[in-house]
Amino acid sequence: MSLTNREIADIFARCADMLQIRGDNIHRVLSYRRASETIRDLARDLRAISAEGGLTDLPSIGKTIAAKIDEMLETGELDFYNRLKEEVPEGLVDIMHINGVGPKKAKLFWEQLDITSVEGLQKAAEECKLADLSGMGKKSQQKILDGIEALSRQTGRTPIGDAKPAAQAILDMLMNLPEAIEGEIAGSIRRGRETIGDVDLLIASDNTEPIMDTFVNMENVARVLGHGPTKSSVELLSGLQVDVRVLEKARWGTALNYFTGSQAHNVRMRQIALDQGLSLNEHALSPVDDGKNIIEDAEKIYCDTEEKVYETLGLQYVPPELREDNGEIEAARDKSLPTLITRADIIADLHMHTTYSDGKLSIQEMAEACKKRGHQYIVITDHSRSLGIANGLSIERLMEQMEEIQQVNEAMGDDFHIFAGTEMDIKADGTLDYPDEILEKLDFVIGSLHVSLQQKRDQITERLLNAINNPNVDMIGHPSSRLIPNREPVDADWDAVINAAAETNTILEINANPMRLDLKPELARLAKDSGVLLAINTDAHAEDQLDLMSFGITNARRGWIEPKHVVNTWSVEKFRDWIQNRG
Ligand code: DGT
Ligand code: CA
Ligand code: CA
Ligand code: ZN
Repeated sequence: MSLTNREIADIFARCADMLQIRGDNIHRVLSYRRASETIRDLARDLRAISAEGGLTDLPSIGKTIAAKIDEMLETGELDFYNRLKEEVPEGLVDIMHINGVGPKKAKLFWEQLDITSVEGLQKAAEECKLADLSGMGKKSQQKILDGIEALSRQTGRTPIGDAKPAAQAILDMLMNLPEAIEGEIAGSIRRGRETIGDVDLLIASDNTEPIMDTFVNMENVARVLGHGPTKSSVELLSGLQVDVRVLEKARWGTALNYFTGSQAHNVRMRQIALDQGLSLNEHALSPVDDGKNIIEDAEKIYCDTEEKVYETLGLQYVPPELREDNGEIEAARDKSLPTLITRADIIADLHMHTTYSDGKLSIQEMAEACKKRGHQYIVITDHSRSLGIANGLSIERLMEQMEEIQQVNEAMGDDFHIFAGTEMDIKADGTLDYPDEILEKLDFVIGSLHVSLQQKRDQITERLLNAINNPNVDMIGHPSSRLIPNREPVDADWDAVINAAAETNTILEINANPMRLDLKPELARLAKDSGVLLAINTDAHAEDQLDLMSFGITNARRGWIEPKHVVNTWSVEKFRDWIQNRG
């Protein structure tokens, strides 16, 4: 029986949890957790990579993990995992993920009360058996009951498109208080992850009480999970959990760095500090002796900015989007971090819809909305004829639209240009939705997958390659066609797609809509490294969606993308020259 990438990733994640409950070294725990994440994000089948002997070339996969992958590919099982299960009951993994539990308490309940399932834990809490355990009490027992209830209502992680505006609104409200000196969203939102477990807010202040009181009394709070001077947590009506931490400004840098994470980045940072005789935590850098114990009377180094933390450790400042221990520590040491793309570098948008298909605005309204946002040129790309549900354009209507674009161009003046394009369907049989003689008339052609997304890898790959290899197709839109959080990406041979895009000079899109973020960062980084051109576009169907560009920028930054890799940083002259001459 053969295991899929996903199943292997799940087994490693459970191994990490069980090792953590057992109390193993954090490095060992993280090696399994990071291997799990690498495999989950992988574009290719592990079986193929293993056959080429390439497993240990993957990030976070060493010889030990590679051997375990091979074992699972060959036998469908992992002896290490089976033996761990004999030692650590599997139900403890579910218990440790309850809000307010964690690995240490899971172990405590197991050892003291022989609890090995969520049901067992709930029963014990209801019978008031947890309150007497060391480090527990009535309050923490109730918190666990609340956590179990939350678990049953839980729908998983929240897309960043929902979590970030919610977090920003709360932060803005708290920053309006006179006591608040500085504030920032930390955690996975600051790093720009596509989904968010909980929101982490950080505020600098010398007077925490008014801030915490305001926070727990917000209108949209469903329940207060904690209310203290330095940390408070609430669950919003939406189900989203928000943690707020308040601290004095003098420690802002170390605190922001710690609570931004990722955990893996923090572990590396602490090791670098230790190598320099310093212990790094959220409060300060403290000198340690040879036994790595903090020297009590030695002077601590306080950092009021994150820049100072990195500088003290001899590192280049690492942008939050790179803090995943994916090579950024090494690059920061060598002072060779990329100069990541910013919103200010983008002066065009190459993918948007109007009332001709399923958009809300006319061509002229769209152009004006884009000009208002600082763009110098755009491409109008409505849906093609076979996409009936999106009101796709017949050839006649496409020709009409080209004429209207001409007219609007005259009305818009010299400092703005509208190119005529299409978002053409790559049909289920791999053929394209308009004939070449029509495509030749357009300035810019996007090929996208919208139908038959469940096809097997060979078919999907062939469809993408058909589009890429057509010289009239300039860009592939939202290449994996995933929808966050529910629709899986198509199964394609991404190496083949990226190589073909590089060879034919075809752009791969980074779709900025937070439901898409497609290409995802790992693939964008691979594409960039293979010399593929990228474009970050909103795919807007309405005016407010033009503001989703920032999510695409964040996603690109997570893929180490620089302005030079992105077409819509080019001047209109360079762009026009490229579409006319790319051949
Ligand atoms: P999330 O909430 O699952 O989307 O991901 P994060 O990264 O926001 O994680 P969260 O909310 O548990 O913690 C926020 C940050 O605090 C995290 O990125 C790093 C830091 N942190 C939390 N717990 C630990 C820990 O046990 N060890 C270390 N090194 N850092 C931690
Ligand atoms: Ca978080
Ligand atoms: Ca948190
Ligand atoms: Zn589309």
